Amino acid sequence: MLTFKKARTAAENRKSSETEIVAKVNIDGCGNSKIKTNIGILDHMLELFAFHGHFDIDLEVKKADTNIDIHHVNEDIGIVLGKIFRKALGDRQRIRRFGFGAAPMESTFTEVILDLSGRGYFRLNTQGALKAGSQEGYSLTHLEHFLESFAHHLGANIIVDIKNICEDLHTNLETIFKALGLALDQAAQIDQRRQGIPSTKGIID
Ligand SMILES: [Mn+2]
Repeated sequence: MLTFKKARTAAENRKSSETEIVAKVNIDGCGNSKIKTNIGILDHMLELFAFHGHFDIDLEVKKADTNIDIHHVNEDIGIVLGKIFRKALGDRQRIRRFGFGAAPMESTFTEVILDLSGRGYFRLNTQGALKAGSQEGYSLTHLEHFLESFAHHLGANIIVDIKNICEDLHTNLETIFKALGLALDQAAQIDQRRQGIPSTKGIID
């Protein structure tokens, strides 16, 4: 019987002249989270992401230059989350590496396909539909910045396809964050059949 009893965890305390964010993650968690970004809608989305990905996440924004707007803090949360997941994955031995997740809400649904390849790439496809406007100070443009930072710092290729996008940003975002949690959970899981690094190159960096 193979044992991976040591939980895959990591923490980060990132300080810049613009923001200060502390966070920790347990990839092999139960979906518990304590999120305090001071952006209500993002707190809610990250809780959904953690819950459906079975990740335990503790994240607190201690300082942010929101007197300007949420641009910096939104991106920096993506950076910090990407970093802690990257650290917790370590050398990525025996992970499934690829993940797919899909989640609907009413007639809107999102498919997320990702590869924990070490290379950061992000794309959001909206099938040519206009990106829904801002809501609660957040928008799909913020979401793109957030996921771009996350993908680059995690070292993952993430493609998000939102189908039948609706006018309600909250609904659109829910399908994205749930699908992302499902996809990342799958990709990060240990495959008992795999020996070593899941790449023919023998390394993921
Ligand atoms: Mn909701």
